[in-house]
Amino acid sequence: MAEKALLCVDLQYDFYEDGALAVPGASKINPRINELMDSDGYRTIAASQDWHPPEHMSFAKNHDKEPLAEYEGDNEGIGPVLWPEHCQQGTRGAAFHEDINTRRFDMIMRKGQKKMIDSYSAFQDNNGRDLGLADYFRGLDIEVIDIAGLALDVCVYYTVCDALKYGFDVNLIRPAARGVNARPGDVEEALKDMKDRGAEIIEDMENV
Ligand code: VGL
Ligand code: ZN
Repeated sequence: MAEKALLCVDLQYDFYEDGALAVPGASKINPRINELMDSDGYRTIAASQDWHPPEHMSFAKNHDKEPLAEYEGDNEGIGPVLWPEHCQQGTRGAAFHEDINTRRFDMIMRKGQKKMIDSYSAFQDNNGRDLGLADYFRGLDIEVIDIAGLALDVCVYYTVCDALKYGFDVNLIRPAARGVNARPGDVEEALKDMKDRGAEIIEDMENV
């Protein structure tokens, strides 16, 4: 049997309903995430954690702009849009949601710490620099990665695309993921693109 991993993306307060970058219906995924973690099908469970310094250049405020404004500079590591201040290191907004059974996390990948470079994917920063997660999985002979979390049309999407690029088989666990949908249709577009790239979209928890 191929070794399997679970990767939980950015289950942090700022992405939940009352957070700075709220994802509608986010808390509905918590029981699904815990259910996945309670299964004994995973060799390892990894989690990513968005972890920005206050001066991070993904924040609209640091450009004197409004959240969701387009980034107009030429730094490939930032954009295409600017975000509200979120997931600042050590704040409650950056903490994992208390309903998530974080005791099951074997490893936590913190990302987005460098002021000038954002990191939507848990595998690479937005300049394409490897963060070490693929080698972590390879070291454990992982071939299949189940991916879930927030936000489906941002960090989950980029994480799925990179997992495929690194050669893993990828299942996106749809009932355990939610999107921002900043522009209507973003979630549908992300799902279609992940599927076109070769990810399997698992619609039903019974088929995980
Ligand atoms: C995310 C926008 C900015 C995410 C992180 O976790 O989806 N989105 N930083
Ligand atoms: Zn962020």
